[in-house]
Amino acid sequence: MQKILVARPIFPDVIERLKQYFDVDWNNGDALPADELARRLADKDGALTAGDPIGAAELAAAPKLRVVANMAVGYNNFDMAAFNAANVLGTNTPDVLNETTADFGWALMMATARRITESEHFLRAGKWQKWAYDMMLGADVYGSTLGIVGMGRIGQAIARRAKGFNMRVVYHNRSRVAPEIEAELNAEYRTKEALLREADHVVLVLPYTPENHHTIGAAEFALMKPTATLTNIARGGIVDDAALAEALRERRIAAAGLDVFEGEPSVHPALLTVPNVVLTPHIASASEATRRAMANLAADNLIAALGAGPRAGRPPNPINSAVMGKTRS
Ligand code: 8YV
Repeated sequence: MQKILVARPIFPDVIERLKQYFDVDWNNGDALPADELARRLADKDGALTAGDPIGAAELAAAPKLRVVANMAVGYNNFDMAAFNAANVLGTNTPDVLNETTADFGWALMMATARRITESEHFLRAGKWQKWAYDMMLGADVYGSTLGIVGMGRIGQAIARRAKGFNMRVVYHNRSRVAPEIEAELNAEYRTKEALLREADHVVLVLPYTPENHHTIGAAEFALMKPTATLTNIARGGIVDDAALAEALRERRIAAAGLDVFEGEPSVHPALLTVPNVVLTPHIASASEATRRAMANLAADNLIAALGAGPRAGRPPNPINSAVMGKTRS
């Protein structure tokens, strides 16, 4: 029987599915430190990860490893150059999380614009003594301009929801989306700078790459309206968190909603001290149904890539399909 490592706690019934095909080593505990991860990968043919860093060192330590299935759409935890050099396949879990993640982007944006968590803290602290015309004034979402940075599948699902809020949608992406998609979404392309100047609510949904590290920092906050909000459901590292905390403290922008952080699960201490930020622990895809779908899709990819199950040899979501069929190096 081929051996696999499941590097994180996942739904036990998905583990049972995997056991039908493989000898499963399951880490049903905290994320494995790098040395322990390499040690547990050493005799494996495949692995299921969720954000665990896999690079040249891990692949070198695991000479039989042929596939790593990430339970996430983002795969910046994989060093794809190392995967390609070693002829190891990486897979991810796109699409099944689009709508859930778009819902959450909206929830976070609206909570940010309308100061929901700040209001709740105020109420819980017993500070609500009287009605006041200027209590917790926020920014309107309805009828405002939404700026989406990253117009992939999740960005498009966010734009689609904006119709019901009568919003103008501007977007920035590495490349323009097809004209018929722009027309369907009523979304207009902008340079990053033009979008930041124009948008009332900026939402980040782009994949993290070394090139877009700190793509939003002090210079970008200076372009934004002082009344604007920023919502990040993409990845930590896209925003310069220290510069953001400073911009929030000085009210250079009105507020931010953050689901992802540089160095998470650590959060920049300055972000914890400013009131005008809504903070959530990387839960945008965390509905019961969607996390189940992601786990099962990661399992489908692993099973198929290791030549088993109904889709043997045809994993649904290969990232680097060019290595398929090549001998492990
Ligand atoms: C994951 C995510 O839960 O899919 C992604 O890219 O950010 C989340 O849905 C997280 O990355 C854990 O792997």
